[in-house]
Amino acid sequence: MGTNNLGFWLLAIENNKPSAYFLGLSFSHYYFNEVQNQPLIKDGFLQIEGSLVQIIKVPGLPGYDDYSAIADGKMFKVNLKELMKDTDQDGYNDIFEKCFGLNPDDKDSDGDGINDFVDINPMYRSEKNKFTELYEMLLPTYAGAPDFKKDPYYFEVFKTDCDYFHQINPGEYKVLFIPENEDKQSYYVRFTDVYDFGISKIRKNKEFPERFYINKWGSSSSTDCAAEYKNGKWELEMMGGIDI
Ligand SMILES: [Ca+2]
Ligand SMILES: [Ca+2]
Ligand SMILES: [Ca+2]
Repeated sequence: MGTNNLGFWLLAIENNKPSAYFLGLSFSHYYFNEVQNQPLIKDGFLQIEGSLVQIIKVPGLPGYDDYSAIADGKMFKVNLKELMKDTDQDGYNDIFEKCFGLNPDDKDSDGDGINDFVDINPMYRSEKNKFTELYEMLLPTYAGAPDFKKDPYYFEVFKTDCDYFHQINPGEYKVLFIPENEDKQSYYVRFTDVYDFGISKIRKNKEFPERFYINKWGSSSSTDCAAEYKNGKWELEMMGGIDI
């Protein structure tokens, strides 16, 4: 079993190749025991001991969520056939694709000729224009981080409805997007805290038609950026942030 920012995965080695199957069980609801007495796989089922939990937000300490158990000593069972089903054979199981808005019946969800498993932006076709360039400048960077691009299961998740932002060609890591409108979100992302950042659409100011505004927010901060396009380059100005 493995966990990353997206959720729980069953790790497997098949034909000497490591692979991972997304469980689709939210860590906002499930806690799995670190040590388990029963075998993990039995009679065609993955069986995991753990608890049903509720996350208690600690006021003023974003990221320091506490768990409160609703029901302890549970055994969760997942049908292995269902879990390992990868209809389009692109390397991501159907459960993963459904949870994150990819197409489980198409190897290449956005039709750009690059399969989902290796596409750094598998949800939308990347385009090159001055606004995608602007959004690429606003992406968080991680100095000294490992090469996330090589990890097909690591994604940075953004909550956004901005078409330009969807078209970015990210440099350092794979990206997924969550719609801002809850009705358009999958059940999984609606109930699981998987996104790290949100980025707004571009706003304009009638009095300064050359100036564009974007708001980006994280779990504990919100920053307004003003941008002007001059001589083929963006000039960015961070207009102060609020630390929550
Ligand atoms: Ca698939
Ligand atoms: Ca697919
Ligand atoms: Ca693609």
